[in-house]
Amino acid sequence: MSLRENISPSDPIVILTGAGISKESGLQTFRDPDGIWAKHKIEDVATPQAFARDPDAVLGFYNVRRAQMGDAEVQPNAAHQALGALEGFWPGGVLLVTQNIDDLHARGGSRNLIHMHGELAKTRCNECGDLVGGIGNIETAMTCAQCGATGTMRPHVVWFGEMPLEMDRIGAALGSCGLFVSIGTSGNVYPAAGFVQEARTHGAYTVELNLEESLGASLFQEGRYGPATEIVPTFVDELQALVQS
Ligand code: BJW
Repeated sequence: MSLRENISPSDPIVILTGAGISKESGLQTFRDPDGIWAKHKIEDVATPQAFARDPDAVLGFYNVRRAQMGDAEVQPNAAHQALGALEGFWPGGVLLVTQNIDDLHARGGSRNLIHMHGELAKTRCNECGDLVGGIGNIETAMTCAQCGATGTMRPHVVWFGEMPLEMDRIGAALGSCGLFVSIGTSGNVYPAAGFVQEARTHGAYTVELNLEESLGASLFQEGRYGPATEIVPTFVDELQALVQS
């Protein structure tokens, strides 16, 4: 089966991305041997229970990552930029759903973008939900400007056991897309890991682009493997050739 035989330029595209697409921009993945979960226990830093038990430890973990994201050398790479360009030329429309909390897709030109696991550069009040932007440290002593609560400010990220964002919009797009592409994600975390089955059930052609076969690789009709900065621009070039043919 090939891309050309299975999709047409009028088909809507849904793209799911994970930490692998930002690896070559200098940000760590989670489950690779040098990844974040090799150094931190999930239950200590990425659950609502951890924040309730030891907010300073959780905020410390995210403050370091907020500072890293602001590093001058962390820039969108060729894969982010290729996806930004795709949105500009694909007639059927492109929805980019990222599990990543960095801002590299927006800086790479993507506009129709859902951050299903939140955004590191935003701070949220755990009490009233008020959202504020800015990448400085979050401290337990902070007071929410909206509701006045103290000690409730947290990163605007989705921890294990919390509901990912904009699931209704994502579900509708998966139900009507002609092409579903998963890039740089290991397929360990649900509900994102189930999107391929959802899209395929509704008739979409499904493609995995990753460094190596993910946990769910056999669920995709096509797989291409290598560094994102190489395989994503090539894939996007093929889509552009389809539009021009
Ligand atoms: C490259 C590359 C290069 C490297 N080029 N590629 C039992 C069964 C099923 C589900 C559950 C279960 N028990 C609990 C659950 C639910 C739970 C879950 O999935 N747990 C699993 C561990 C089993 N999920 C949840 O709790 C979620 N909420 C939820 O389910 O709510 C209920 C609900 C149900 C149904 C519908 C709706 C709602 C919430 C999950 C929140 C995840 N949060 C995190 C942290 C966010 C904040 C932070 O960053 O700190 O999100 S965890 C972490 O994993 C992060 C990521 O977004 C997520 C996915 O990781 P990702 O992106 O795949 O990274 P890696 O490292 O795993 O993979 C990188 C890949 O890139 C690898 O394959 C590399 O090879 C590749 N790569 N370099 C291309 N250069």
